Amino acid sequence: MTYDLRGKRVWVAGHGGMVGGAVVKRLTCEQCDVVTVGRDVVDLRRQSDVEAFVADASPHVIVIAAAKVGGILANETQPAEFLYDNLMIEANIIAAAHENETEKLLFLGSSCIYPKLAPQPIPEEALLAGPLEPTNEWYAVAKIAGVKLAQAYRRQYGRDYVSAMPTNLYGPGDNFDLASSHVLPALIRKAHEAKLRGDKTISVWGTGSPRREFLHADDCADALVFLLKEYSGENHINVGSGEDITILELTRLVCDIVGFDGEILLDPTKPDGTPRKLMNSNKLLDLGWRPRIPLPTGIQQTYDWYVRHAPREAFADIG
Ligand code: GFB
Repeated sequence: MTYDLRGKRVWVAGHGGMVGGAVVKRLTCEQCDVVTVGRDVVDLRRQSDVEAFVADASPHVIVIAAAKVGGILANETQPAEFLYDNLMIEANIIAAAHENETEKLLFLGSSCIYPKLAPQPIPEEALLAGPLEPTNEWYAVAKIAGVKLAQAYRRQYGRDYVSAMPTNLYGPGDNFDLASSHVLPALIRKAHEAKLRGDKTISVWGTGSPRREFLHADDCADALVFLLKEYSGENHINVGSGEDITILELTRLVCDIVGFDGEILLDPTKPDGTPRKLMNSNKLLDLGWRPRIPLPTGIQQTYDWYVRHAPREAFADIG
């Protein structure tokens, strides 16, 4: 083990999000003290807020799971916030960590940092080897800057700051808003509502042919805690499940689980994004970590959560 979490104060930035929440839950097994703060108290985009909070809380460890995130349409339509918010959040936290001599920091990026046409499965070395996917280049540029900032503090000041690049994540607590969500929660909601309404069809964006790799947020959280303890190095580490699936296959799987047996209609007016995004996670696997939650199990669990938590007004017109 390179780092012992026992007795450490760990600030999980972004604890209210799907991944941050999963990290907080996972850390309960580590005999450490988890610190969180709400966005009503600390706006992570404001340097003065972050500086004051980190100086006061004095965490030994920081996990940066806070970010402005969203699906392909949100990325395409809000380039300013995806770039600005993410740059500010990561720069403020990493600089404050350095200022306060935080011992260990883990920055979360995303598989969209890689070139649109990266070799598959994508190795860590593909970073900056080609042009980005235009629908999410704003988010990708911000996340690449975060990886580089963590590296820069390590190189110049010897800080133990590392970065992990998770693949497309899903799970309970995800965003199910159709305009801003990622594909998996969108499909769960569409299939569920279509079933309740007795619709004959559901609409799926794009051609259905792009391939994506999905990892449950609990598996991701487990990998992140594993990396905190077992990894210290300048290079970022991919975190994936090792399997990808086409969007059409994913839609069929979701429809099966939800129990919607209507027709799937493709909407080619919506963007496909990157044709394929499967990561090579061998570096993480070689360290000894393994994912545990198969995709069908994870989708079923997420669907069950959605049915329990979906706001009633979402179904008001469905009965
Ligand atoms: O999950 P998603 O929005 O993001 O879309 P990306 C994945 C694929 O699913 C795309 C298709 O080809 C979409 O066109 N898709 C089909 C849908 N139906 C739907 C739908 O109803 N909603 C959505 N959202 N997609 C994101 C990046 O890219 O990946 C983010 O934009 C982030 O920055 C994230 O990196 C991990 O996988 O294309």
